[in-house]
Amino acid sequence: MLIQKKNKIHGSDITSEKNYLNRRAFLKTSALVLGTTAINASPLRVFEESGRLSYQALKASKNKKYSTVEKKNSWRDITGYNNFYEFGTSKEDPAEYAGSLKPRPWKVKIDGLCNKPGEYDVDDLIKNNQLEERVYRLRCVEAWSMVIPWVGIPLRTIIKKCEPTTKARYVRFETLMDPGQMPGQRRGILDWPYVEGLRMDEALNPLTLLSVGLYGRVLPNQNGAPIRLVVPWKYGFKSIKSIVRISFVEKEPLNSWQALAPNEYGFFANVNPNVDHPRWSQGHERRLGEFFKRETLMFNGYAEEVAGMYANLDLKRRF
Ligand SMILES: Nc1nc2c(c(=O)[nH]1)N[C@H]1C(S)=C(S)[C@@H](COP(=O)(O)O)O[C@H]1N2
Ligand SMILES: [Mo]
Repeated sequence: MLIQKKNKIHGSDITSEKNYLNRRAFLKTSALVLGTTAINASPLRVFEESGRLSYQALKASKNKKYSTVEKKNSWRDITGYNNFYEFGTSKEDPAEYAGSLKPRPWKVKIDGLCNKPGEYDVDDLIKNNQLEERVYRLRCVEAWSMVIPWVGIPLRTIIKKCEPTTKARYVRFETLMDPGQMPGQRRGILDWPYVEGLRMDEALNPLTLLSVGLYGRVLPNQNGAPIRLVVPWKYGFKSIKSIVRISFVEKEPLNSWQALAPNEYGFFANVNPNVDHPRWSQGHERRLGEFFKRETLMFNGYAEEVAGMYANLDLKRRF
């Protein structure tokens, strides 16, 4: 996001070579999963998609009310083009390096201003029989987007169980801090651990999801295993990955990207085509897999569900 790469060597040459190598590694993995007969019989595209079969399947009921019918991005796009700076800053790094993350066993601590704080195993916090599938648009602040079939539960379900007190006005989220598992944390850029926050009404909005899977499988590490936030009307950086702590707080949390560059990234980060990033326009976006740019929609197309929460907010000042 903030990093501007210097083109000392020709950038595209490196990328294409790296993609080629990743692809070789990927095909090898698929061969192990499917066995050789299937490999020989399948067209290339089919086993490029089949990497997902190595992940545990999840049962989830489709939530049509909150799902877009737009064309979903492929498993390969969604799990091969990521932002997860704990594993490096290029889009291919998370898929290549997130293998060092151990997503189970995994504890999530819930604390702060609530009557029922506690520490939960992720599989107790989100029981598999509650899961729903929601197909959401994801719009990164860098002006690319995807359509992703998430599996998860509304955050509000968890919040209600915790009984936040009337003093709790915000929810703060924290990613795991462990440079052994997350080698990117040995380097600078962001002040680790990654932190995000939502106002209480945003956290309680029915669209806000705690996700544990995608495409009917548990989350791959590079997508924020075992549990991550999904806030579809906000820029992607609000959707914090690999959460270990959820806190009910009185003051607006200072989120990592705002802490680094407050003139570029704010607290709200609502998708807004009328407020440009200081270094680029937010009016259009590139949907992965598409050639022509598309127009960015206010609140990423979720205005009907969320605009009311911001009636009294100056969206240019509080970006
Ligand atoms: N902990 C953590 N969470 C994170 C990030 C990160 O670097 N670290 N990147 C964010 C950004 S910028 C985006 S666009 C989304 C990307 O999610 P995806 O890789 O599953 O598409 O994750 C967000 N959550
Ligand atoms: Mo992003």
